[in-house]
Amino acid sequence: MIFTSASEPVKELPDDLDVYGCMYEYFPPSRPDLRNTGLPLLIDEETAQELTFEQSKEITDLLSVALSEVCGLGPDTRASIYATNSVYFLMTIWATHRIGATLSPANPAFLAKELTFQLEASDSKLLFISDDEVSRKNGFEAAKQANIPKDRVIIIQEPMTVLKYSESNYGRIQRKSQGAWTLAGLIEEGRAIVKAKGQAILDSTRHKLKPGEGKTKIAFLSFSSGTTGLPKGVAIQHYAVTSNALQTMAHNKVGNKIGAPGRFCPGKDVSLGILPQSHIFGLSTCSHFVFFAGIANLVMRKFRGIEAMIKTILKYKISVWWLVPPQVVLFCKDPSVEPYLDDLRRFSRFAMVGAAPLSDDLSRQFTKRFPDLDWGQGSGMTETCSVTTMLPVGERAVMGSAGRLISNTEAKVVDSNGKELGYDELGELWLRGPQITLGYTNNEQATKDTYLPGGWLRSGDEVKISREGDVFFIDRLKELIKVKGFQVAPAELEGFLLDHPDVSDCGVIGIQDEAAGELPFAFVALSQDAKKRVQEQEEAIKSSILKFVADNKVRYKHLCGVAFLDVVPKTASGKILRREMREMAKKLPA
Ligand code: 4UU
Repeated sequence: MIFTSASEPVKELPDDLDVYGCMYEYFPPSRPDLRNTGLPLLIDEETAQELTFEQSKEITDLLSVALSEVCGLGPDTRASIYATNSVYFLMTIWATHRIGATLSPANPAFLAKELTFQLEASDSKLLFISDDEVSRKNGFEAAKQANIPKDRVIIIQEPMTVLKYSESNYGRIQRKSQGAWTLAGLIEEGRAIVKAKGQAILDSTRHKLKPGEGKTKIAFLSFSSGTTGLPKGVAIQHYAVTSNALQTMAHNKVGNKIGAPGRFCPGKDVSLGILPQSHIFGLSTCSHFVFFAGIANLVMRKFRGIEAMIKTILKYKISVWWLVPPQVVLFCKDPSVEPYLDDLRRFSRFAMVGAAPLSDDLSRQFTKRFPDLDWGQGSGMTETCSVTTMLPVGERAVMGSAGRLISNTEAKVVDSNGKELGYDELGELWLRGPQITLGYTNNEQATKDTYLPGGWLRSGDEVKISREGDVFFIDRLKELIKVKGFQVAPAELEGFLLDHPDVSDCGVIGIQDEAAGELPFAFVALSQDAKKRVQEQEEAIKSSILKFVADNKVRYKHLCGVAFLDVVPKTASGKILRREMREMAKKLPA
């Protein structure tokens, strides 16, 4: 059977709308209008700067003029961003889209080699980086490897001068640094160009989509390993992003008046912007959806611990929380939370948790901590840009459920022979809706295996769906490991470990961990030489393998342990039998 959404569908999903247009130009009657209200759209935690709709649009427009006129970024070119959260990250997105270019977000904690892989795979011609020592070092190194010249690197330097926004500041800001542009410098270049050429240059740099173009033009290239193999660029078309924002509005019955009460209170609520803007969960919810719901986003640069986050929540009266399960663990178990509980209960109105499974035990504890909070799980994928299920308005979350299908979304549960199953039967989740993306770039086979005829997307998740429509995530059929909500592709670590001299073969699986959700663990078959040494040097060999990964991969990909075996269990066709390894892991000494 096909499961359909019980939420009111969105009637009009424009196919000539890009993400910039959706942000700044598209005002359907259902959208609370923040124009000319003086209300903040973006708030920067670190500087306490607030930007209204008009201020953020003006900066975005000037930046896009400079990207086009100074950096030669145009329709159909691609840029990457390797940066921690900031209000400028978001304006960089919209400036890129304004001129018809595509943006590929990379994890800001990546090491240089991981970034190089993404720059090359996305064919990026320009790179935005954060303004700190490590980002500069890795960013410049990766840009060099990927043949991006220094003056096509843009350092997201965001001095007060830009925000203060007066002509007399031109000339005082640093325009270039280490041969790269500063973002502030480019914005000022944009201002000078607009001053010289007037409205004409603003008009000519704006790439307006033709009817239907939203369905093919790529807004983002976000990386995901899908059901198997290495990370691949997911081609996310504008229509997927804009539709998903409108679908989420409909599912949440967003009211169209400033101050209207409801799940979200437009003009009044403040959203927590702690999720990484580079990951699809943060990119969709607090970086786009909230602006259509008429609420401001408080952008937090980094997660600096639960107490720091709570202080920010209280300082800015943040009422809408987007969280990953490890943060729920901290809310429930960290002793520093207790003294703030009463205040937190007073401010919080809504929370959504997603990106990885949340145990029933934690769900219960979280409800106990926040008994009046309207909260539940949501789920999504990079390939379904992004939300597919979410707790409906006016309902209490059903224990263990990831919510119900959002507006305009359909699902099937399918067994291993492709047979459609019914209520409460366990099988693979297939999804269909306007938010389904186009496929993996440069990988026809993976696209064919995942994006099926009829518009269905294979999720690789094992679920069941109840009569009431609640979707329960039971297990993962795909190879993916999720550490703190981030993707770790076993194939990436397996391929990498083969370069270690002591490893002749290996298999990587995820091991349950309360704080992180899962952690990668490697089973290794040793090389002939290592086999001879293993009796005396077991610990040394293990440490050397752990260090090999730690030195070359971002922290969340680090192995939590290594065990040796004679032969990695595989099918006749050579596919690694991960379930067998998971059983083996259960028997290992703690
Ligand atoms: C069990 O994690 C994401 C997107 C998460 C998201 C997005 C919008 C959550 C809520 C929302 O509103 O994307 P990826 O591509 O990194 O990982 C996708 C995979 C899924 O296939 C599933 O295995 O992450 C897992 N996942 C979940 N698992 C995502 N959400 C959940 C969940 N429970 N609630």
